[in-house]
Amino acid sequence: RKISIIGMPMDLGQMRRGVDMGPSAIRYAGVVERLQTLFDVIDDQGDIAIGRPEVKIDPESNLRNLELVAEKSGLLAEEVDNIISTGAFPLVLGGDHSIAIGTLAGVAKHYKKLGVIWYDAHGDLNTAETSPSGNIHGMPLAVSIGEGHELLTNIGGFTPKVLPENIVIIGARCLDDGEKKLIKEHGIKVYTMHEVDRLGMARVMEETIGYLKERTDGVHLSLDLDGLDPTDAPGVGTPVTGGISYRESHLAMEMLAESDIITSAEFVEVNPILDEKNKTAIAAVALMASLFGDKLL
Ligand code: DIR
Ligand code: MN
Ligand code: MN
Ligand code: MN
Repeated sequence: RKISIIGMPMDLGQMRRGVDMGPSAIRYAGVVERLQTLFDVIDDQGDIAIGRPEVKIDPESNLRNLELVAEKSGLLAEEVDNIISTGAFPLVLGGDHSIAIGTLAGVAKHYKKLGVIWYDAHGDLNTAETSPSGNIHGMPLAVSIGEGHELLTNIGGFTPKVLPENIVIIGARCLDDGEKKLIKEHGIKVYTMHEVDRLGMARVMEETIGYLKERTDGVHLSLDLDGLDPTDAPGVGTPVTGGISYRESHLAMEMLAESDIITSAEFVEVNPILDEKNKTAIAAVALMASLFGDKLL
């Protein structure tokens, strides 16, 4: 078993600086050391070069850093594509959630029926028309189903990357009106916090795994640390109270490990500037260990 780690230190998809340091924070929390025991080969490929570009709002679409996000996403897509071609599991460290546009563009080349688990307080289903902020980190899931600016949807040269019916959102508790509309229109499966509370995480994951297993040939896990409750993951740009607990998240990752359905993953929105002693990056690493099969006994 081989894993390749790639950092995407990009903060251009939203307004709070510091999330570009997410990959460093996660490495500082010991990701390589922790995962080393779980894989035969681990290869940290370092970071995609983002540089220090100037923030620019596209006057026509009102999207913040549209061209830059598109350009850098293309670079990530190529890297992820290459990693999968070498037979390794691609693990991407964010960066704000706009990086998922590139990750999914790379991953989707390899699966005809790609599934996606979107673990997040938000739906990330906005388009330029529905976005309250112009921030692209609120749009990557919409982009991946082919909704949004074509500079973003066409990365990798094809669209959509994933079908709406192959998506499961877990942990949602903050959805904009346009996102709710898109969810209903496309029948996207969502376990909001109501379902997590009501059914319990074990049942949510059983259903999610059962659902995706029979209809997909690969599943990407896109885990936004703000899916967790801010008490467990305070280092995020848009915390929303009432989230998934640290324990529930471990259970979710452990069940995914047992199911063996996950074929790529990314952990995003870790912002060490807003964190408490790197708690959020440490949580991310612990969850990765569970996702990759770490067990106490
Ligand atoms: C909000 C916030 N829905 C937006 N989205 C966030 O700006 O589109 N996504 N924070 O992770
Ligand atoms: Mn997100
Ligand atoms: Mn979020
Ligand atoms: Mn549509």
